[in-house]
Amino acid sequence: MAQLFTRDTQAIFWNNNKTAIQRMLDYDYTIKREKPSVAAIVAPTASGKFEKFFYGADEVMIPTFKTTAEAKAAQPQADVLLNFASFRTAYDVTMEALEIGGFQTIMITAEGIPERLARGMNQAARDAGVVVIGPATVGGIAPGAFKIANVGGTIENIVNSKLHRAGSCGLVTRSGGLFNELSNIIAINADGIAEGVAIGGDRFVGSVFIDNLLRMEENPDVKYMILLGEVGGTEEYKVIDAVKSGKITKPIIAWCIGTIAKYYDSGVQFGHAGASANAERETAEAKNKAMAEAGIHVPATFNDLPAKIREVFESLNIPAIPEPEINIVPKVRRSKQFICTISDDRGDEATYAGFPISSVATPDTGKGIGDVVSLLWFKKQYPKWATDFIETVMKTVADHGPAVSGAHNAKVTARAGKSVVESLVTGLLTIGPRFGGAIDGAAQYFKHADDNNMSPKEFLNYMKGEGVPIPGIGHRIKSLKNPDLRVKGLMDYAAAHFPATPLLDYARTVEALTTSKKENLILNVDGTIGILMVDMWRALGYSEEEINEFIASGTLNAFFIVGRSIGFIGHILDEKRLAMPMYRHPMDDILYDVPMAEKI
Ligand code: Q5B
Repeated sequence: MAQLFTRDTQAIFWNNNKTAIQRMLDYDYTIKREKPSVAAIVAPTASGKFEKFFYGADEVMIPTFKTTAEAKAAQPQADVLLNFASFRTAYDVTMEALEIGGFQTIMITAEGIPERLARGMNQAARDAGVVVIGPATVGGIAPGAFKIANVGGTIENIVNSKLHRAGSCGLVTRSGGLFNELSNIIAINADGIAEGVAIGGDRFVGSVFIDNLLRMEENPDVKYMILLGEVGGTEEYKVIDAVKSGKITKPIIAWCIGTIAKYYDSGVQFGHAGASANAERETAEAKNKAMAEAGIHVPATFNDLPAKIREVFESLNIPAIPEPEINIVPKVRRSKQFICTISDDRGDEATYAGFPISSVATPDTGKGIGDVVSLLWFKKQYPKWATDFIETVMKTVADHGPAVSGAHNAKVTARAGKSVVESLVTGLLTIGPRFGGAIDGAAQYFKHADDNNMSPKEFLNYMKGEGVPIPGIGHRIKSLKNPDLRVKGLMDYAAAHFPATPLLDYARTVEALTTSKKENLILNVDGTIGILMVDMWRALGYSEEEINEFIASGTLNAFFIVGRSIGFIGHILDEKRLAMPMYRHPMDDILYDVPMAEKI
């Protein structure tokens, strides 16, 4: 792997760190990336399914997941994990990601992971061929391609430091703060950086100087390298060995921070956990000397570093890099209140899930209401057998006479002089667990029973325990002797067109048991619809989780609501046409049992 990141690199961001993620997307917008660099967010406690972020003046939705495994399954192309977990969790998050696999790079920001754990974690990553950046780091950047979280600071600073496009320096530092400082110095004295990594300040970090410099040696965009080390540790000696053995041939400019330590009587611990010399060769002084002796360009002091960079850069005669056009992130942005993912009315012609209305509305398109439902409710183009089934359902439930709860209510309301919409609403409000609205419940309970391999008897006992009549079973007037021909019609359609009907087959074994107790406890129209919809979705390739979501959100009852609205409106118009007077229920049809109220 010569390049750590490309313009196609996408990350999974562990922890919903909105500011850092927004900075990544602002960077993406600035450099005109084609797709956002964050593909998913792992937020174990989040209740939503996505987070909104600005992309320029617009907004994009990044999906959120409760676990890394779910995020990776949904976004398998995302091969960078940005582990922003706390120092208490960061180890577990990294180890789990290594177990899941598919990550090329894991960046760990937490500082202070116990050293024993950090060593094990770093070794496990190394064994798995995964590059770890950190712990205790701001990360890294491939300018013009991919930037980790907060590295480079504000977008203004990034552009000023020429981090918006690739230069020719490979930069490796320990410190994140000095990484930004160096980026700026390199932009002023040379042409910016091609790739940069802050390896992290803890004593035990994943990828060390030599790992990054060897990769940069292979990267043709990197023409020379800068190493900013610090007092403590011996990692710089590995670089010296690589230079001496000819493994690294590109020019290196290097400086070890901490030369001030010699002016103190005792050893000095600098800010980072690893920044303390335990032996003479770990001092900044000794390391700077050894690097200079190996032919590395070492300035006399840190203050001389900019001049050294200019000198080496100019000696390489690198052609000037053309400045690319960039987007300017707007200063004022307004978050949108509503989101619409099903239709769009902004163009000349409104679209249903991307299809212009005319492409589904006119008869010559061959599309029906089932196609419109599949586009607007499910954002998918269902095959004809499925759209025809949806239409069959809606046509089947359009009406069942004036006596049913909803039609009765609609008629009474219309006769009270109310409008079509008011009368319709009163009818619709009767749809529920007993009347017409048992479809979701039937799908939910029968699916649960089948998923858990319950025998019909076990299912009946289970429902007794739940204390509810089995949704989808029973009818006021239909029975074995007076079968519901609508149910037969739906079952016949499924037998002829569905690839398989496993849940219906199971439901019929339950029906055999319930009708043996009472002959009106048939699988009713609600139950048949709910169960066959599950069979349809399974055949269409939906996951069990997606089907459960449809059920939980009330999607199935919606088929009855739409279909029966046709009938209710018919009854309302009928009342109006007949100019029927206000309805009053006959008193002889009411049992009056009104005792005198007691005094309290
Ligand atoms: N028992 C539908 O009840 C109805 C049982 C049961 C176990 C059951 C009842 C029920 C579930 C809800 C459901 C959709 C209220 C129906 C529709 C659209 C429609 C309407 C139309 C249209 C009917 C008598 C005995 C009792 C009960 C037992 C009853 N149901 N046991 N599971 N599901 N079903 N709704 O006949 O021992 O005597 O105490 O709630 O699926 O709405 O055309 O009218 O298109 O408009 O009045 O088709 O089944 O019986 O409630 O007096 O109970 O049977 O425990 O036992 P019934 P109930 P016990 S389709």
